[in-house]
Amino acid sequence: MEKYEHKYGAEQIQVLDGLEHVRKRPGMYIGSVSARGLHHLVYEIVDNCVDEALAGYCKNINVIIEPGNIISVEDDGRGIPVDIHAKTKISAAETVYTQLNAGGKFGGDSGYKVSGGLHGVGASVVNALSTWCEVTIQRDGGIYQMSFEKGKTIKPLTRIGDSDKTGTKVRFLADDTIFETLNYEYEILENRFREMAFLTKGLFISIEDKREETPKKAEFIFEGGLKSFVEYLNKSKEPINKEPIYIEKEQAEIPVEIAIQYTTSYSENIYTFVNNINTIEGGTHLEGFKRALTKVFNDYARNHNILKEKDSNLQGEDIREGITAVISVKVKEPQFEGQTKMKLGNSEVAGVVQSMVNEALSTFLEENPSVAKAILEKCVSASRAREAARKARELVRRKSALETSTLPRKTCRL
Ligand code: 28F
Repeated sequence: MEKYEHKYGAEQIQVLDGLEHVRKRPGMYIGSVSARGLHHLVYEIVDNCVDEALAGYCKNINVIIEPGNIISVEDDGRGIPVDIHAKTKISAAETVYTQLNAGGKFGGDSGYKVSGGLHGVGASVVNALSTWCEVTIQRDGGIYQMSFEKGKTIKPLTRIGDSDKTGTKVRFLADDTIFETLNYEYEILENRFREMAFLTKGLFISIEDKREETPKKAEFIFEGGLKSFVEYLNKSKEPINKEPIYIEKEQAEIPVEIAIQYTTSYSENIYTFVNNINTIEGGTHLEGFKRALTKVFNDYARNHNILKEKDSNLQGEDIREGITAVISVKVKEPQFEGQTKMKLGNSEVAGVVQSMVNEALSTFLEENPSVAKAILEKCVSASRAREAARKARELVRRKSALETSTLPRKTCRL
């Protein structure tokens, strides 16, 4: 008993408890232990690079799937701090990899962590769920390295050489006693990193699969951000506004980025993100966007006599026909709701998005009357089509109601 207390102080016991719990209940931290959860490990590590990019220090991220399903992620940021905490005698880097929620705690106080969200648990969870994990840091003129097995420190942070560069590199092998499969799907990672590159303009991300004889590779960097994203989504469609309508603004400490491009198609494609997470169920950011869109186009149509006094307002769905839009907001304390916890609940976001879209979109329409005319002609035709479909449906219903009412008569006669 006494020996035990000497070996482990209260803090270390806390550490072990935390990571043990991650291994016992992995689903609580990464959603599942299926292929989906496995891919999530990679996102957690890359999220840390993206945070460093959002802080303004990292320009390049390189991801490699090595033979044996080992993942390697490297960034050229400042490197995780290597200084040793006077009291715990543990380096900041080791703390990040062994303390559950270390990232979250730092984020709460300093606003450091911005990306990630659904689980947002970070490096320590990846470490706990890996057979082994090795971290190499270049910083303060040195190369430092530490390694772990199943979350436990095997080699504490050690200086192994000199370097005038900075950055962080992580290699890990996910634990096959925890995950159903260790087989990463290259396309899933490629698609996610393309999306991440669209969401962080100017950030270079490469992905390489070295498991096969002929390696696969992709490189992404988009100077246009979400503007490039909607152009990519519309690449096989015919645009109405060649240059996407673009909004990049911050209000009430909520950064918002939006791009909109109408096409001649009839579909509605609106993608929404909160802290780089795809909110597939929408939420307050989408509500604010839709409200502004409906109001601005109706106001414009009234003011320019496209809608006459007797005409009723265009409906939201008419105005969204043919739209492709991407909405990305950054929220400090996001509340996720809904069936899949993929719906933004923060009410303050609706007003922020609404007022920004109101202003930017009405200005755009006034400055681009020919585009405004083309979009509104489409809205009006969508509205007429909707009315015609409703009338046709009613006619069919009335007819079948009549036929139904004659049925009893026939039955009686039989
Ligand atoms: C391949 C994975 O994890 N990159 C990271 C940094 C940089 C800092 C940091 C990370 C803040 C206070 C701990 C550096 N200098 N790539 C990565 N790059 N974490 S993770 O700090 C994290 C906490 O101590 C960093 C100054 N501030 C922050």
